[in-house]
Amino acid sequence: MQLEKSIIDDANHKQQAAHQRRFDFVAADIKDLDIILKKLGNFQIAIPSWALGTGGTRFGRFSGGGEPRSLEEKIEDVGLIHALNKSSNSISLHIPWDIPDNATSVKALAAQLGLHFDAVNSNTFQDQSSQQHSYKYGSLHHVDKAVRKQAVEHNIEVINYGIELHSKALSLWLSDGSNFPGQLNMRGAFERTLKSLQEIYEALPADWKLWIEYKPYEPNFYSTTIGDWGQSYLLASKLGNQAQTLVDLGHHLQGANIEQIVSLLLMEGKLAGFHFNDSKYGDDDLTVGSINPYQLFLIFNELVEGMDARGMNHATGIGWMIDASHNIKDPVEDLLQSVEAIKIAYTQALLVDQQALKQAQQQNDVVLAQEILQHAYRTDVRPLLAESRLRAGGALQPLDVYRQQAVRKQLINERGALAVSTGL
Ligand code: AOS
Ligand code: ZN
Ligand code: ZN
Ligand code: ZN
Repeated sequence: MQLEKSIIDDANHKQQAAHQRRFDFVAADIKDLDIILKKLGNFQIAIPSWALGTGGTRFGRFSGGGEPRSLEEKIEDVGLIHALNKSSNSISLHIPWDIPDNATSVKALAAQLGLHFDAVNSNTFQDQSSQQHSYKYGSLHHVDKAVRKQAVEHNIEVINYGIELHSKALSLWLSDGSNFPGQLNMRGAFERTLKSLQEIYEALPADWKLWIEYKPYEPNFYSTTIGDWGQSYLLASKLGNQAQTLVDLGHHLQGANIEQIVSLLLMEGKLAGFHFNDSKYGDDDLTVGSINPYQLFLIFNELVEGMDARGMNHATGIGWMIDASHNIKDPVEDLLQSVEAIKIAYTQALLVDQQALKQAQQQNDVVLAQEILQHAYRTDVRPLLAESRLRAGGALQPLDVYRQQAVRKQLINERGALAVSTGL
């Protein structure tokens, strides 16, 4: 299904007066209003194909129905999200969950919905029935050369799918690790991973990037071969300019100062981008901004400051993507919430008076520095986001429209109450 533009316009019309009141109130205090609105309009966050269905835990999966049954339907769902929020103009595919049988028609469908293809993701954390060797003891780090070769070839195959779709990055997350002390020679595992990555790196087109994700634990519970940003950074440095470190917010031990990691990776030109989500305990993959929106703001504060210092374009300088899972929410609603939370944090970071902050830092005025940050953080920027959506032809209140139109019910009618999507 697709949402008619007239439905969105009608809904906006009903909310116009209230919106204008709220917008005027916050806009009055903002210096570079038009520049900020323009930046907001340009800022797009990719939707992962696997987030369009309910996620599973190892204990159970509770689908709400009407989930996309094919790659085409996944693209349609992202089209719905984008029609509402005008902030999600790309989809990130996971191979083999999303093999495009016909790249031409898939591209045409995406283009018709105003979408393109973000990074392609490989999968060596599951065994597929068609494969010869098992990844039970790892993939790129495996002690057996034949397994490593199979995993390298899979990644190259994923690059080739991506080339067809005009993706520009291979995003790689390895579950390789060990469950028990003694299971693995850590140095050997790291060296074999580097060698395998070098073979993949060689297959990258010149205008592509290799994004290397890290994660401290899960599914392995003693060691992960790319366990933290330092290990990912080391690999990316050894590989070359096209390799960078991808930060998934949930992939840190509790209390980690993620904004500091982000700031240094950016400084070194090694920040690939993000998998946004939120968490309280581990890789919880909760809705972005649902647990710790202040941390998200602090990350964006480092991003805005660091990207400006390097003369980077906020919208295109690095990869912005959600990586979330939904056990009890409607995935589309969750994604709308996540995109909104990301853009709220971004907008608040744009409001930080960087000059005043630098001055306060220079003078060791700790109180003033905190005031400057929190003044921006405590500004209700939602009317600015709504205004930028309105100008782009989206909905003032995406979630309201989604609910009023009973979109999920329509999807269930179309696809069935038992339709479940591929993913974890
Ligand atoms: C896993 O924890 C990672 O976050 C990956 O990004 C993974 O590939 C993705 O969640 C799809 O399963
Ligand atoms: Zn991730
Ligand atoms: Zn994860
Ligand atoms: Zn995660």
